[in-house]
Amino acid sequence: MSEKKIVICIPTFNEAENIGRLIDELLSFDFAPSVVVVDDNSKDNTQDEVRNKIKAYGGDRLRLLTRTKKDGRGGAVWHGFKEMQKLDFDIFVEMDADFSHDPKDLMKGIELISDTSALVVGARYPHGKIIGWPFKRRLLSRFANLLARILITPSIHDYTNGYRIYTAETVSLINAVGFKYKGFILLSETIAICLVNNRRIEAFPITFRDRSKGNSSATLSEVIRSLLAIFDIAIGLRNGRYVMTETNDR
Ligand SMILES: Nc1nc2c(ncn2[C@@H]2O[C@H](COP(=O)(O)OP(=O)(O)OP(=O)(O)O)[C@@H](O)[C@H]2O)c(=O)[nH]1
Ligand SMILES: [Mg+2]
Repeated sequence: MSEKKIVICIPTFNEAENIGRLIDELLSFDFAPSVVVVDDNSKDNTQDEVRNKIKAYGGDRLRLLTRTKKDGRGGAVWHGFKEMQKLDFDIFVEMDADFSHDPKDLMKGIELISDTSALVVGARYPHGKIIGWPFKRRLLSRFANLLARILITPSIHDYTNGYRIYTAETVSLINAVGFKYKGFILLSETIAICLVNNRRIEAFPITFRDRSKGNSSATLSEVIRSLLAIFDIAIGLRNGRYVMTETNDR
């Protein structure tokens, strides 16, 4: 596995208190990943933190991509993936900057990805854990996943966690098919793309910890829009929107 080239994409918006420490942890792993941070014009020192780390680790191991305004977690990740496709990585990882996703779980996920799996999801359901979330947050997450399981497929239990490992082929597929959403709900849309195109999705349980530093970027209006988007994704799934065609494959 270690000979595979791995890139970890971290979307950031105001994560100055977390990003430096996360980069240090990720870049100390034996499997020598590269990291790309996609920052949406954070008003804190996120970008300076990353630039300082680039001086320490070098521009091959750590990159910073910036966008001019906050434009959604999902779009930020896929902007990073699209840029990194140019560099021949074999495995693409996405994770949050706020330590909700424990870097130590990463090796497990990377071991699980094989020639027959397209996507490995670090999952909080059914066997993982969530620590520190208030009841309302748990309920919303449970509800969104229940809705997705009813409307999309019950075989996936966690549609909304952004701790994931993709093969390069899966990243190409998703980019070729294209997607409609750019917020958190893009996580559910990319699952739909994999399902429709018969790519195998595997999951492993993780413990998700609520952030201890920094502020949430998730807004109530985004939560509501995301719930509505699940219906739209389910419609798209049934009417062929996510099927890979020869027209896509150019
Ligand atoms: N580039 C970019 N990153 C974002 C955007 N929204 C969220 N993020 C990042 O995406 C990751 C997940 O966002 P969070 O704010 O932690 O969302 P959450 O986990 O639902 O909420 P909390 O952990 O409670 O704050 C974090 O690394 C954020 O910094 C965005 O619009 N653009
Ligand atoms: Mg978070």
